[in-house]
Amino acid sequence: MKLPFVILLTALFAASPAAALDAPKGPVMLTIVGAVTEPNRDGSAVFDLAMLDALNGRRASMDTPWTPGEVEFSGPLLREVLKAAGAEGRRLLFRALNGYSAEVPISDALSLDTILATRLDGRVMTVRSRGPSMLVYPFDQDGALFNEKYFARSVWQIRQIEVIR
Ligand SMILES: Nc1nc2c(c(=O)[nH]1)N[C@H]1C(S)=C(S)[C@@H](COP(=O)(O)O)O[C@H]1N2
Ligand SMILES: [Mo]
Repeated sequence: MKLPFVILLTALFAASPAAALDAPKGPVMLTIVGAVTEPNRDGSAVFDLAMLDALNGRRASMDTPWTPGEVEFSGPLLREVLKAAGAEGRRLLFRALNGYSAEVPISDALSLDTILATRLDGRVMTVRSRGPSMLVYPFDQDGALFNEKYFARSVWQIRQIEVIR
């Protein structure tokens, strides 16, 4: 009688609302495609602002090459977004609204406090202000990140992240 019990437990966990990614109630501002185990729409993981706000995040003030003086970015940690989507891969391909794309190793999410910034100086980032989200490296924590390698990965106007195994 062991196998049916295991199947029952598996079914219970699969049906548990806590394990699944909620459906967005507001406009979708981020889509994670590819290797995700918690899809909530057509095999992808989609997020609205409230869903991103609910994740563990970070707020940090820093200088960037793109902003005048110090600005404050805030948003969920990239690793928390990937966890919510059940991302299982080694590489991330960020695609922006303007056609720009950049590949980011998943280690940048796991070993750095990279955030998917949704707010700049407390205001929701619109497409005009590099939103709806931007990958922000912790330039305030480590000055060694302040170079072209990480600037090129600092994708703004993010449309989609593809998780590649
Ligand atoms: N959406 C988007 N993000 C982007 C880019 C872009 O063109 N579009 N350029 C990248 C590159 S290559 C660099 S070096 C930095 C700075 O770009 P800039 O010199 O054009 O300001 O932003 C990065 N993020
Ligand atoms: Mo660049």
